[in-house]
Amino acid sequence: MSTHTENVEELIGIVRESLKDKGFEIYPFKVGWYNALTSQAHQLPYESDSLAAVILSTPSMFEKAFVPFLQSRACDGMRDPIDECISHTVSSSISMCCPNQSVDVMYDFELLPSRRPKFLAQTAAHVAGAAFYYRASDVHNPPWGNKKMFGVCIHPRLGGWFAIRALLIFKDVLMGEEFQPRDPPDCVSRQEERIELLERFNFHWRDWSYRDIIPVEERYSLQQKEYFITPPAQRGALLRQWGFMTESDTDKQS
Ligand code: B12
Repeated sequence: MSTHTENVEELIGIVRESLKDKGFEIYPFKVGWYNALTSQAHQLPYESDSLAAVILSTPSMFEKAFVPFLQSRACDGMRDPIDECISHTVSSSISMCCPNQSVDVMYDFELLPSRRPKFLAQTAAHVAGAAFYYRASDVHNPPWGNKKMFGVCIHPRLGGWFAIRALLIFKDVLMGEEFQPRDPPDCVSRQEERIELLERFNFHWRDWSYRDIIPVEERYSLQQKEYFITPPAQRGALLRQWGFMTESDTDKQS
């Protein structure tokens, strides 16, 4: 089945509206745009024209989705609470908005049996036009010799204050030629700034300064920062201290 761009805008628009209230953004793209950049080992096993969409969490996800999720006591305490909240929110939104579509959903934390991630979140965010993926190869004459430098995506309004959470594949929606890629805004265009960005992300990521490489509209709240600064094994105790979970909920976490 081939779907026209207007219908896709409509389809993505419905999901976008439902996720917006929870602090998420969604950006559509074509599987072929992603597969054209990635190596064989990272290809998405779908038709090139299939519609895909990447979902980002913005700073308000914590207050709009995570806190209500904990309060609703839907959290089973078996998995990472953020991962659980995100899969709960995304899957409910998809089943509510696209009941007649066959949609595969993959999360950033999921691995294939080969131990590779199910999808490369940063490449997806770049090809969808959501956030430019700055890699070492975007710097002329990089000063780091042979050192492996991890790349980082920067969002035009949120800088580094977001995460790339999920990928949707609408298996039956095949896009025509009229659906064209949109370049992500190149908001760190100067070479010295790109060097600074990659150094902050690789050598000082714990101070979070890479997130402020450009002026931003929103940042994580103090409570959200405290949560993410806390090592994962101690987050259950923190949630209990905040009154969100009981002893028995957190005992279930490893
Ligand atoms: C494994 C992993 C790690 C590993 C290894 C990192 C790495 N990049 O390999 C470790 C544990 C070190 C790590 C650390 C961190 N990580 Co990490 N990590 C991941 C994870 C799960 C997979 C990344 C991966 O395996 N990449 C594999 C390599 C091969 O991919 P690649 O280098 O991008 O290569 C591909 C591209 O270059 C592409 N390509 C080729 N040509 C071209 C051309 C263009 C134009 C484009 C766009 C692409 C492209 O093809 C290549 C593959 O064939 C992702 C989530 C996900 N599912 O993607 C998060 C992720 C990359 N991590 C993230 C973060 C924030 C961090 C940390 C700050 C910790 C944290 N969570 O707060 C630290 C910072 C790094 C550091 N200084 O240590 C964020 C980055 C967000 C952003 N703004 O970019 C991600 C996306 C998670 C998320 N949910 O948002 N991480």
